[in-house]
Amino acid sequence: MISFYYHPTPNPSKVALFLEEAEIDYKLIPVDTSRGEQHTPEYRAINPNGKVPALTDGDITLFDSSAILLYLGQKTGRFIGDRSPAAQAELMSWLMLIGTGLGPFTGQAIHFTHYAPKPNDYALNRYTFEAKRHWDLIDQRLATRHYMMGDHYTIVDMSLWGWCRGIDYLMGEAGWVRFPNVKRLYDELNSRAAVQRANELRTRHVFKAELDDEAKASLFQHGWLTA
Ligand SMILES: N[C@@H](CCC(=O)N[C@@H](CS)C(=O)NCC(=O)O)C(=O)O
Repeated sequence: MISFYYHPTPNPSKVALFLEEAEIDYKLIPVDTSRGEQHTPEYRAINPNGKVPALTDGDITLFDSSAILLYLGQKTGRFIGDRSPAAQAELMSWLMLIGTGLGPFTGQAIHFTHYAPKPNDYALNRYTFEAKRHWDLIDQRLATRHYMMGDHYTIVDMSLWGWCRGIDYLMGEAGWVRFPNVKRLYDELNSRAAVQRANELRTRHVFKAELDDEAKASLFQHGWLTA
């Protein structure tokens, strides 16, 4: 039985979407990161990085959303597209670009826009520029392909979907105007039943919503309280 360590934020949401698309039986284990549950010794034994998502499958333990998506794709043989070495190289390249570029830059741009103490113009400009540059790349790719891998709906689209809400949070309507091809795919994916089930997971547990001192200390461990 799979145990899925979850919080309703972008990286766990990608994995939620795979599990729902593949209709895999799994146990949802909430990790309330605003209450510091990612830092307990029990959770660190599963994910030494102290972030969500993580997943156990029998005696197998995984962390990092891209690793989990690849594992689930290989285990089930689903949502990994064409199996040729060339197609798999392409899939892994875009999966990693989203996991190591688009996601972190978007996350940092949101951090410096909404949470970091001001003034922070240099950091804000750098991360916002890099986030938009990555979204531009994705938008250009989707201008000539239905899905990120062409005709196949894959884990790359799931990974992208997890971060699409970041466009809203960072740029609002202007973001959707700037990235129309991403918007087209996001709207299409949002109409899928599995997406609706993945979104519904957030209602199964009362996650802390306030960004109070406990949440800031849990999420921004680099000294928010003493900055
Ligand atoms: N590279 C990791 C990043 C995981 C990550 O940053 N997760 C965020 C939620 S989207 C998190 O755990 N935040 C809580 C914290 O940083 O303490 C992945 O792709 O899974």
